[in-house]
Amino acid sequence: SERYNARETEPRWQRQWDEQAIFTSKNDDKRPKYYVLEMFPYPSGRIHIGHVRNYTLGDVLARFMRAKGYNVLHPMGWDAFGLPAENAAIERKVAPKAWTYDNIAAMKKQLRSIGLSLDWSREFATCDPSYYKHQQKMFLDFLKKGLAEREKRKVNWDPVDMTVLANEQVIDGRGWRSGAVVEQREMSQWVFKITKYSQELLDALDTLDRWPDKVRLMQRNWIGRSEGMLVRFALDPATTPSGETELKIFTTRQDTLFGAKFMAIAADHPLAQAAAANNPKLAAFIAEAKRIGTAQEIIDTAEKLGFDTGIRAVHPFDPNWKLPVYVANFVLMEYGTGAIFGCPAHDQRDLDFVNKYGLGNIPVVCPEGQDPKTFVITDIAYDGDGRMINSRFLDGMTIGQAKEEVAKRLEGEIRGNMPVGERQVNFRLRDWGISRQRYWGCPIPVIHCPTCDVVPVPDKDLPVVLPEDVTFDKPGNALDHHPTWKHVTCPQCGGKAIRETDTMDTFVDSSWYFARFTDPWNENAPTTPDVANRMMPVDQYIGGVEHAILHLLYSRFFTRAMKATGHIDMDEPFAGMFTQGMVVHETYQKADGSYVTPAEVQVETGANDRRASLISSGEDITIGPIEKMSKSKRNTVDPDDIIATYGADVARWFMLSDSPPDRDVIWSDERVQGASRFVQRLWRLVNESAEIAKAAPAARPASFGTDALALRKAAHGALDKVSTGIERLHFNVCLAHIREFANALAEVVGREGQPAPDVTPDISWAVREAAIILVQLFAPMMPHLAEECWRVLGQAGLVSEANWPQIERDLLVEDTVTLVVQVNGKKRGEVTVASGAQNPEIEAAVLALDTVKQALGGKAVRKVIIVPMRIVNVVG
Ligand code: ANZ
Ligand code: ZN
Repeated sequence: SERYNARETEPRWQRQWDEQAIFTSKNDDKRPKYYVLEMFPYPSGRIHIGHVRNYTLGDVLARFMRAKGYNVLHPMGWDAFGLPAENAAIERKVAPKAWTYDNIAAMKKQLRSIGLSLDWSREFATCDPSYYKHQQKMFLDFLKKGLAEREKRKVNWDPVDMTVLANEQVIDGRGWRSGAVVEQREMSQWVFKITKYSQELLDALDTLDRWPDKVRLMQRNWIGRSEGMLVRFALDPATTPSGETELKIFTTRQDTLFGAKFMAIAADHPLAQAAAANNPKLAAFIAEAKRIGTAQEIIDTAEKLGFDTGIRAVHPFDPNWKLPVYVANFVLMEYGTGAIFGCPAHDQRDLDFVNKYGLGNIPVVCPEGQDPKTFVITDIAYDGDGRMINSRFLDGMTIGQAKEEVAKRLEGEIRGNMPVGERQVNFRLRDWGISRQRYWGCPIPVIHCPTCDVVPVPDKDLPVVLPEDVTFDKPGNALDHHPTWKHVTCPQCGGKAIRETDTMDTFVDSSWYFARFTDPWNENAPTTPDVANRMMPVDQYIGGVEHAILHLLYSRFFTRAMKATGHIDMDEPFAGMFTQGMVVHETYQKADGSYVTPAEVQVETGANDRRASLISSGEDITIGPIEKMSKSKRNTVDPDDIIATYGADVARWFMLSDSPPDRDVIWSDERVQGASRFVQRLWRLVNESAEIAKAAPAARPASFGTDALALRKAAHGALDKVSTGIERLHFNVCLAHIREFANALAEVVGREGQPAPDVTPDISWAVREAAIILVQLFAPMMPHLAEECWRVLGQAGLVSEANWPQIERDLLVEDTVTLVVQVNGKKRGEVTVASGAQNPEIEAAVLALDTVKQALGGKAVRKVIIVPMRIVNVVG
């Protein structure tokens, strides 16, 4: 047979699948549904190799489940709003819309060349007005339900360009275009009330048993539930600005109250403002702290700095004990109450702080087995278990007992009609700020009227469509600069009003697209609830771990909010979640440190080393570490090149073969060539098998000889293992089983150039069966080759539409155990039995052995002693 030519076959099969529309799924299909979804791509312009891996993983599962008889939903769309389109507009003077849709067209062509079993009839882009119209409707629904609200939030403000910046536009604290030092400004922003669901989002993680543990843990930490207390500290009036009487703090360690050394408040805490009123030095400290901001990473890394306000707080258990109140850069206004009491002995940040300012520390928890008299803290805080010391009425208690005792006492102590302390549960999770001061996003459908305040855009006026005649010659939001777009009449009073020019965070777009795929044709509503309820949840979602927190959490919130507003009737959108690894590659550097691409480099593998040189000049190249493929390191490979050279099937096979799908895979040209050789090998093997199969009797032979039986066992064994392997997404293991099975078939079929084996009817029948099973097993991974082979084997229709082969269970070789056989304590041989074999069965097998009969010499058996899994002793 001729060489397999992927360049010819692949486009041909892709056309045929298309023409027959075999991958479109119908909503009235009565078979059980299976929804496979890979995270939809951002239309950056080109598919990268990570996409190929992501979509191949999903495609194997989709094709397999289709063969198993499911109504498979496997759609594709585009996460199409975002900043890069605006940057392209600025840099290349192309309109964001044109840029985006051109990219979509180019990437769609690339995706098609991979041979994915996608239902393109459901395709949409999130920038289609027919999509974002429904998003605007849901925003208004959420608003009515109190799930969307306005709130003052800090934003990055560029004082030179006079505009708000996205986080990625702030580089080292400066505006990306102006270079000006960026300030934090408070502005009214729209938020989604995700915190209403904090506890629920946390609890439901326990039900997501088909999610990776690490993803659930990341979500748990992000939600960040802590149990603690609010405690009201009285302020010493002599030291305190008028109007201020107390300081409320949040603590999770009320047990350590007797170890308190100071109080600290955030720079933007109202008490700090009050104290700074006649203290210029403090005012300067606060201004500087605010300028730097209090992002978590700054707090974690920056030096702990504070400024004594002069205010003194009174210890809740001792009116004579006064604590200094500092403004400190490590206290966040957004968490708890924006104020803490510091216990340096048991909190590292507090210890660093007191060591800097010479405030000392008092240990109040002593580890078990330590002598309290010699237990001191110097540089390392102790946050472990132990017994209370130096704590008056708490001494001797465990931490838990002390927490309880303090809680009871503070709850019982009343000051000004209110208890001094109350128990509180706090979450780290903040409400989701969705306002973005950007053009290329979904417009927020409200109008600001000087008389009526915020007025929702009436349903009949949806969608609020983005204007296309925008310019990017000025910094900031092009919507805001548009001469007419924002000027409207108020829908309520008919007066002059202004449209909201903020657009939604693009995470909103991706928080419900999976539900829209269930009925993207519905023009009147975001979903058709009974269809969405039938097709959702997504049975298997696949994507990068970089989305493990925000995208998945927002989608989980959105599904609940859609339930509250009647668009779907479930809580969790993704029943199964899988996070795939990255595609990584060596890096190559010239002597001057500049990076060169793999295509420009020739690598020679010696006995003990690998050396690289530049193909064009022969100059030496340093082989650098293996890293994630990135433009800056130039260690990328272009999927188009790979497909043009080797074909999509080879690229797919390589992606699946080398490592488990959740681990990184190292791109290697040698391995890709190996995959390419395997394709040719399978092609020859199937052609040779087809020759032998021609002689096969139509009817199944009544009995099979040893060789035929062995081949049948290999075929059904592989079928069994590959089926369960695909279900578990252990694709690399499946591929190993397929290779092993191909070898078994090749043994029987013989090699090219060798005389044809002696073919009996049972052999030719078994070869045909095996070849058909083999082709079906690799069809999900290499669908084009499989279609071509399917034809060679004379099978009707498309393998992409064939039912998964039936396993004959009695051909599955059982697991066995081998036991040592002794007669009167002396070894006389071994016996192999099925691993589940019962004692009478084992006894019979042992007594049937010739060696045992000989050793007994005709004597009667008195007893058989079986040591499970190990020894059988026959006593004669
Ligand atoms: C006293 C104390 C003693 C604390 C001790 C810890 C250890 P989680 O678990 O994250 O909720 N804290 C409270 N509000 C804060 C804010 N706005 N900015 C920075 N830190 C804040 O952490 C709760 C603890 O973080 C609280 O318990 C408080 O310090 C601090 F040995 O109170 B603790
Ligand atoms: Zn009005």
